[in-house]
Amino acid sequence: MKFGTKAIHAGVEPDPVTGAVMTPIYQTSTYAQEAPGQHKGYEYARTQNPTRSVLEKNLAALENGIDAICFASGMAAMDAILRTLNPGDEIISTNDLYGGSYRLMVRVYERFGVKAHFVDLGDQEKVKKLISPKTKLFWIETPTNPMLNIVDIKKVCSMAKAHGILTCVDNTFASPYLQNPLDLGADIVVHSATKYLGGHSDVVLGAIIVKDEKLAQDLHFLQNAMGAVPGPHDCFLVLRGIKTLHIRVERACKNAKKVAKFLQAHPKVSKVYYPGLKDNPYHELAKEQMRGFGAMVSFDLQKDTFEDAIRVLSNTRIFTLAESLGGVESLIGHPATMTHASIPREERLKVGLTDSLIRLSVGIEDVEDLIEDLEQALVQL
Ligand code: P1T
Repeated sequence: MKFGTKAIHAGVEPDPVTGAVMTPIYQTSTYAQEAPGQHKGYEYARTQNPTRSVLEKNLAALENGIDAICFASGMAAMDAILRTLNPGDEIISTNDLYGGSYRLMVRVYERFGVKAHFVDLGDQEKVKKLISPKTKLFWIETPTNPMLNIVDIKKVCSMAKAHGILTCVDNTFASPYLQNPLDLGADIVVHSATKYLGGHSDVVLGAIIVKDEKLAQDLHFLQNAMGAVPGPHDCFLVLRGIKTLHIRVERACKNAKKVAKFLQAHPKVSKVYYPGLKDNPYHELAKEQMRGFGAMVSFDLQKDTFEDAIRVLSNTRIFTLAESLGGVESLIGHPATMTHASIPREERLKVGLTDSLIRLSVGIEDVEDLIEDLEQALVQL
């Protein structure tokens, strides 16, 4: 089955009782049992919920995995993965990544004796030096948030495999429509479904997809034991969002490429970060491992000042100043004070995340209007 057909149909059957074509929202906390221990496979809604099960089947199909495990947010999903580690274990992670992911590893897990190293995963020599018997997990985010660097999934996963280390790819920025990390050798894929999967900025949800039965069991155990499960209505919203994932992402990518080209030619812009641009250092790698270049674009201003960035951010009319991404509407953000404020400034500057860096989540509006909006904001500098 091809992607669009899977997005709409995988795991989804008409309701056996009523024939309802759309998956019902099973808004229940518990299920009647005929006798103690005799039930229809559903005991308690933290453990199993039919709406959630359909979403999990659908997501497993989209990522070519065997199972998916859903959580109340992307961070809760990441938390579950990190809970498979033990005190003394170490993580090697992308050095450019979502501020919240950095915060969870450094501010929470370090207290429990799990240490994370942040490094350019493209620098094999540096990575090799960090690998030790303590290394248990590679945390790969690609494209990275917010610099849009691309990590070679195949290369990193084969290096990890040679050392018996587990690999996890945060596939949020690409979405399964553009990239399937399990096919490239990763063990685990994680998503903030809040973004492209949901697609309408109306739900917060996280998902893990795996291809190994034992890992799936361990993560389902943690899902139930920890209890950070998504509600059935949220599962329904993500399921509905996924039905148009392919056409939304297709259009958003087209728009993003035009926006990136416009910014690249603009005299007030010094640098554009978008893997779809031919002169981007990751262009060829992105072409190899992705089926499109995504719809996130970051850029820096000629005058690299906080004041100029604030002026642009305050003057767009269609691009809404907000955190998050992946919705139908275009958003503009300032990583230094918003999504990446939890990363120390000196760490941010090391990866090029300056005080004037601006991040766009390009939506599916008419691209002429988006470009006109950016032009009128930039002209005010
Ligand atoms: O927000 P939540 O659903 O908990 O997902 C966290 C998360 C995980 N991974 C990546 C790559 C992310 O970008 C995020 C959330 N990011 C934003 C809110 C943002 O604006 O970048």
